[in-house]
Amino acid sequence: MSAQQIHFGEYAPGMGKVLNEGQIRQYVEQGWVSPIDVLSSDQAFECRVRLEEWEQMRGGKLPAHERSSAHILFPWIDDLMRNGKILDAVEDLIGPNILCWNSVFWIKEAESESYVGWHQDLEYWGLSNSEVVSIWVAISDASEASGCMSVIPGSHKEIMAHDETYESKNLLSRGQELRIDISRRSIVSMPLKAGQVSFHNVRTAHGSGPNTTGDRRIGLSFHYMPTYTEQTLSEWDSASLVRGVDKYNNFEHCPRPRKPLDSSSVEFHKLASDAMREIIYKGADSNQRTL
Ligand SMILES: O=C(O)CCC(=O)C(=O)O
Repeated sequence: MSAQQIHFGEYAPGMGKVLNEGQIRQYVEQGWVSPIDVLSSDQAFECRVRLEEWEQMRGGKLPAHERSSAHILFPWIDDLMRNGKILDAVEDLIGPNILCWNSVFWIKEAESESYVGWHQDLEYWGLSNSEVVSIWVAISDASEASGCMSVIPGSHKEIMAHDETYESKNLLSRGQELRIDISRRSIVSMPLKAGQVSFHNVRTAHGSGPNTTGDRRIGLSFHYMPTYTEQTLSEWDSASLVRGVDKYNNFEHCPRPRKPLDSSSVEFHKLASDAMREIIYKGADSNQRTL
């Protein structure tokens, strides 16, 4: 296991636009900040209604490939990805030129045993630096009982080995689990009210337990990175330019959807999500796909 210090590339954080100095220091030293108020509960509920209408269109459940990169398909998700307060906070952490690599819906049904194994995000994404910021927007309340995320503070300074279990209740693409004794680590849970957002560094170890409540636990994650990031596992990849300028052009910029599921968006989404699956499943033992 080798140690790696998080570094901030071209950007040196100080007092932020949204995050105060203490929150930025916590992110740098501990690898997470939560909760940040972003949407009102009414706005979060509106997102839930739109998601559930879309699920109804698909017979009650989204197909796996649509849970990922849906900002390419729906203007409301593209708008949420570009929410000014979220981007101000991301800018506080990685500077003003920002791409969003991906978005993922994380849905645990009421009383479900689904969980997310302990993992570090960057392991399978091929992104060239550890400045990537993952944010998780609570579309419904995420409490300890409904399986909110927990993190291991400071773990972003380590690169940890993962086992690939392909355990069916583990929502991760390969059923990843960190090869560490969790009981020996200190853990912090990040409960969120609907509309609140958590931020964690792409190397911060995190996971979540089952949903023991009578309501669905619905979250939507976005993964933001500085424009100088490169994709190391594939010749071609895409990302959305959400703030500033991109003088590197390492990723093809995703077009913004003009209306839900319009044909050119669906076409680009297929290109983008096929490429992402190639990256995420590179070298995988099994073809069991959750995305
Ligand atoms: O939804 C969860 O519990 C985990 C989500 C996650 O792993 C992530 O957003 O990186």
